[in-house]
Amino acid sequence: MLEGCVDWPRETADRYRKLGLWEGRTLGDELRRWAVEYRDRVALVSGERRVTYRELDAWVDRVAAGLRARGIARDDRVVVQLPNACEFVVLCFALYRLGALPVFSLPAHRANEITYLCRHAEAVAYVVPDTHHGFDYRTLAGTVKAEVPSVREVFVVGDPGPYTPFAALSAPQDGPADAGGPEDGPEPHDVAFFLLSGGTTALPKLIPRTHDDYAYQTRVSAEICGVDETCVYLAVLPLPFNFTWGCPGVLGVLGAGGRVVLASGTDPEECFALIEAERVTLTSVVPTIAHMWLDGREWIDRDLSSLRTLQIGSAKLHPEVARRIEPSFDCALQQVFGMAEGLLCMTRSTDDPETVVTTQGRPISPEDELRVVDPQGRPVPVGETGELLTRGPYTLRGYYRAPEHNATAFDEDGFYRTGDLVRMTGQGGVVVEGRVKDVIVRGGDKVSATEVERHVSAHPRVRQAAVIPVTDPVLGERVCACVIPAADGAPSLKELKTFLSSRGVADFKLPERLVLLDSFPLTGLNKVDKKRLRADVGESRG
Ligand code: J2J
Repeated sequence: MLEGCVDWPRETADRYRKLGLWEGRTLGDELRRWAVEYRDRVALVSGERRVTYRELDAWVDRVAAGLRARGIARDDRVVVQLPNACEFVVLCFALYRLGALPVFSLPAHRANEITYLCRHAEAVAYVVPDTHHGFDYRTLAGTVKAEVPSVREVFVVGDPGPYTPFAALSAPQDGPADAGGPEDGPEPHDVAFFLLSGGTTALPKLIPRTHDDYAYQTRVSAEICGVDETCVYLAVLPLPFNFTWGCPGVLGVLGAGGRVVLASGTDPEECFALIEAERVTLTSVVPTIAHMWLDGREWIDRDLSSLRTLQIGSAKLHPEVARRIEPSFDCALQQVFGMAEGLLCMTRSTDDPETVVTTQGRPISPEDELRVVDPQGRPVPVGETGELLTRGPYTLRGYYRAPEHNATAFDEDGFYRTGDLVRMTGQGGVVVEGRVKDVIVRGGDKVSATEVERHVSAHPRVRQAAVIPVTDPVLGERVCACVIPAADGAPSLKELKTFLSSRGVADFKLPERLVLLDSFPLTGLNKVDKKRLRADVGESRG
């Protein structure tokens, strides 16, 4: 396995193979099979563009050859920061075929995140759009290239500026135009790509996902969702989100011969129009979008009768909201509790309505192992709340190049400590009750409190900072910075935001509330007592 990654123990891997969970095919080969089977069916729709399976397969081969001609080779890391467009899908499959490794970043990431990712992964290339939502990614690429010498190439979808146009990759290449024979391609057990952790640490962690494990996750989740060639999936959330890419998402739907429609945003007017026009049957959103869509249902007159299932996950869906979904959309609700690290839980179409509304589902694989433990690591009885630990056939055994963090993020049996507080129901369902990890879930976005604290503390007029979530009716939670100011006075919220932006911090991480304090409550171990801080700040709001 790739240097810096942690493999499953050999006997465990053998068992997953023997059970037929890991089928021994790479994601690049999978697309080849789908193209043979589904041929002229439409695979991808984006705006006016419609791409069949055969066209997609051929486009991927051309781009793989183009990347290869520019020296992108097996095990090379490539940071991908593209919006929802066909190029995202094509590029990822081209890299999968070469055995080069996409590192998924979000369009909202800025210099702070991208330079870190490129440096940590020693990326050789970075792929961006020209502009998106008014932001020029070529300028960001300039910063990244200046700061991270390993980044040799920048590919741009659209107007390339000083960089290489993505379109040039699919032009006929000089020399042999093969995309790499099976002899030098990746193995099914190899790492295929990296997902970003929702992270608790000051810097995001990279999650290696193998061809075998990801193919398994997408296949099983597609089966559970009843995905077949009549499925039309609307990709509303960003493609680099595990939920959208593989739960069953893009990969699961392509694997079944369905059609994937790419939305450019989450706005109900655009999405409802697409659902009507493309006869969308399945889509996945976070609770905040579900709220927006429930409201939109009142005034947007579109025919959504094709919709069979609405998947909701990534943050807690409260039962009161959950109960409104089926009557309002006349389709099934599916709750999804997942994590980029692996474990995926889903409610099933055969579950009784109360289970669908009140639980976050159950694991998708019989080989998923779940433990719910107290703070001392002892198992708690069914029905009681504790921290969820898990391991299984598609759950990582270690973050990339993070031995120190891995030593505490996993227990001695290889179980991943999710940081989520859950309760198991008698039927094996999981109910998410809270979390022990220091993360703020804003909409579906995960913000590491430690990371934001690091930046806020760097402000010259901040003596000490503690970042906490505050409850919000729209987003569930928002980022709140609690600050003990320096002697010469505190920054305003606006100044703080400007300061963080100037450090290249992504917008969704910026504090939306500032609370000034003389001191922080401390725990017995002299750490900031965030529980009390949250309670105090919550009260001070009135
Ligand atoms: C409460 N908290 C949830 C839920 C995730 C599918 C769906 C979501 C993600 C995802 C994903 C939750 N109720 N239904 O990767 O494949 C919180 C938990 C979890 C963290 C993981 C997928 N669903 N969460 O959200 O890696 O705290 O993945 O540990 O971004 O989101 O975040 P992330």
